[in-house]
Amino acid sequence: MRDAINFLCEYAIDNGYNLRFALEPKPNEPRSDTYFATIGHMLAFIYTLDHPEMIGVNPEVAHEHMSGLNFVHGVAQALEAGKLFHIDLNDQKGPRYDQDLRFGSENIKSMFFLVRLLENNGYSGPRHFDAHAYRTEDEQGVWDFAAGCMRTYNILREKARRFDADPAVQELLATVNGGNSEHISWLGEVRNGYSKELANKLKEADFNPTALGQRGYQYEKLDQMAIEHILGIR
Ligand SMILES: [Mn+2]
Repeated sequence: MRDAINFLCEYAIDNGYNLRFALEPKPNEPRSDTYFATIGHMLAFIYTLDHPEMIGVNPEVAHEHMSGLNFVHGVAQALEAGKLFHIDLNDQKGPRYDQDLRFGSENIKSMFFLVRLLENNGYSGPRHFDAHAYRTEDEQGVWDFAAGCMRTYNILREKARRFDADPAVQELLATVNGGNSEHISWLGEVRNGYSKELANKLKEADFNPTALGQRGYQYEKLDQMAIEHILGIR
């Protein structure tokens, strides 16, 4: 696989083609195993290539669910790495085989957070629906299916916008991301890099597990707010 992709990249460069390639992970099917099962496997592989800058990922909702993984987290990691070149949107019920269902027709909460992630983090690549209508549809049914994929994406985009604009949500997020101001300032220092002084300061710090453990994080309340936005109550 590495030799083939290295060769392909050189071919594109040699011919002056301004191309990038997006690799699509999938854990199994048609046979029981594939080599690059998940977004994480692909990301690790990409950095072993001769031209990693030309290669990214094309994650698919159904494929990551077949591995039993959190698709939104995988896509976030690809985005953060600058490797989300393309995305295959569809839906999936459980881990059984690749279902390619209409986008947003099954995992509505997960798809809400997916759309919010894409829209809030500057994803500008294709929003591609790798999905298939039920085989029982006639031609009009297939067009209904295609419109449904796009309509649900747009609805979730609007829901995500309203969720982020909700003052109660913003207040909760500020609380969740708040906490001990001294600890938060240390996190900022850690982000700036290692130093012996900082390591010693952290070793000498007095963390009080009992007091820290008493803090409620209000994730239940926040999650319920997301559900209420999705259900159209807020
Ligand atoms: Mn696909």
